[in-house]
Amino acid sequence: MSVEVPAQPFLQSYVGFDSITSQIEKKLLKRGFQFNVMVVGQSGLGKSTLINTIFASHLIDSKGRTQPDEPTRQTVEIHSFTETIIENGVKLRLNIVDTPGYGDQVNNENCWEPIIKYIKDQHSSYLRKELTAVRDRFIQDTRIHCCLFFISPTGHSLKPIDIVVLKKLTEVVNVVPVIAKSDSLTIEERLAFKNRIKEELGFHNIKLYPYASDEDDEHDASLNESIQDLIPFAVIGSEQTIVVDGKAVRGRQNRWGVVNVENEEHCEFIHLRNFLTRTHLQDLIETTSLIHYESFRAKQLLALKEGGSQQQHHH
Ligand SMILES: Nc1nc2c(ncn2[C@@H]2O[C@H](COP(=O)(O)OP(=O)(O)OP(=O)(O)O)[C@@H](O)[C@H]2O)c(=O)[nH]1
Ligand SMILES: [Mg+2]
Repeated sequence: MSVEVPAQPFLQSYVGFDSITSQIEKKLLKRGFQFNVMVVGQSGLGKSTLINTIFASHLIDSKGRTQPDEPTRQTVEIHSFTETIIENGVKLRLNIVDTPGYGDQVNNENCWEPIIKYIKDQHSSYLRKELTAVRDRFIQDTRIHCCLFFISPTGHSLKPIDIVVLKKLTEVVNVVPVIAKSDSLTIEERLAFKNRIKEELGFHNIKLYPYASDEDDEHDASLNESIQDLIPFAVIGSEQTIVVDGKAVRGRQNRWGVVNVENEEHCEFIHLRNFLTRTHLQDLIETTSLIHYESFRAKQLLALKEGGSQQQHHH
C-alpha cells in the first residue's frame, strides 16, 4: 500500500511530524481495506463450502444456503462474493473468488490456465488504471492478495497435478495451502500429513507465503514463525448450523459425532480466519503489491518500451 505525504507544507498552523503517521493512519483506516482471496483446488474438496463458512462465521448477513439439504452445485465458472466487515471502526471489504475445481477431466492439461489468466488480468487492469489515474485518486484494487490452495485429505502425499498447479500459482500470487475436509483425518493423521506436505513442498522448491527475508525485524520473524507452524491449515467447511452453548455456529456430523468448525480443537478454521482477516491481512496486501504486482509491472513496462522502440525503428 503506498502512502503519500502531502506535498503542501502546513503554513497556517503547526503540525508536528509526529502526527503525520497518525493522520495517514486515520485516512487509511477511514478508507478501509480491500482484501481479495481466491480458492483453488481439485473438484469437490469443499472450496465453495468454505467460502460460505467464512462468510457465515461473521455475525452479519450471509448470502449462503439456508437449507442444509439443498444440493451443492459444482462451480463451473470463476465468480466472487463480497462482504463488508467493520471491526473496531475499521472497514474491511472482503472479496472471495471461487474457481471451478479441476482434476475430473480425462485431460487435465492446462486446467490452471483460466485461473492464472484471471490473476494476471487483475494486475493488468490495475496497471492500466495506475497509468491513467489522476494522482491521488483511489484505485479500486481487484488483485488477488491470497490464494488458498486446497489439498485432498488423502493422508499420503500431494498429487502430481497439485505440484504443477502450485508451481504456476506461486509465480503470480501469495499461496497458502489448506488441508480440505480435515474431519476425515484423526488429529495424529493430520499432523503426520502436514509434515509430509511440508517436506514435499520443500523438495519441489515451491515458494509459499510468508517468504523469508533478511529485512524482517524480530516482530515479523516471530509472526511468520508462528504461522509457518500452522500452514497448511487443516480446515473443515459446513453449510449446516448447529447450536453450541446457545450460539449458532457451523458444524458437521461425522462418525465421531458433531464437529464445530469454530472449535480450535477440532479444526484450524478459526486460525485461518484470524490469519486472513487480522494478523496477516496488511502483509498479504503489501506483499502482493511489492512482489507479485511489481514483477508483473516491470515485465509489462519493459515489453511496452521494447514494443515502442521497435516501432520507432520501423519509421
Ligand atoms: N466431510 C466434509 N465434507 C465437506 C467439507 N466441505 C465440503 N464438504 C462436502 O463436499 C462436497 C463438495 O463441496 P463443494 O464446496 O461444492 O466443493 P468444491 O471444491 O467447491 O467443488 P467444485 O466446485 O466442483 O470445485 C459437498 O457435498 C460438501 O457438503 C468438509 O470440510 N468435510
Ligand atoms: Mg465449488
